[in-house]
Amino acid sequence: MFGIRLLPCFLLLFITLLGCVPDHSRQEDIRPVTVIEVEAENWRFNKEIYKVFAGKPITINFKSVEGHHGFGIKGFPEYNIEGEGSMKVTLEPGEYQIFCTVPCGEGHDDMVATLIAV
Ligand SMILES: [Cu+2]
Repeated sequence: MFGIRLLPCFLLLFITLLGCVPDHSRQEDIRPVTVIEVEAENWRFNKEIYKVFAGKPITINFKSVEGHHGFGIKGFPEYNIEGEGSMKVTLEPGEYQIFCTVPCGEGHDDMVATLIAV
């Protein structure tokens, strides 16, 4: 009897705790970093959102783990890695589109991700 009365309280507590678990699919929950590891496969990048610090040199390490792909930032033709490599970029605050710079096949146009500088 006592246990059944308490059940709704435990359920409420459980639901409240669930709400506190960070959901990393939300961009506000991603912490900015100074080094990003980008891996490309057919036909996607390993993350949908990468978040970095604005105004600081950021190291981008890129690798094609399946197929042959490239890394580019829309609007910055000077930033391009093909296949595998590293580069440093410094970005103003904002959202940038990452795309594949190598015509890699049927899913090429789907190879986009978001780079956020904060
Ligand atoms: Cu491609």
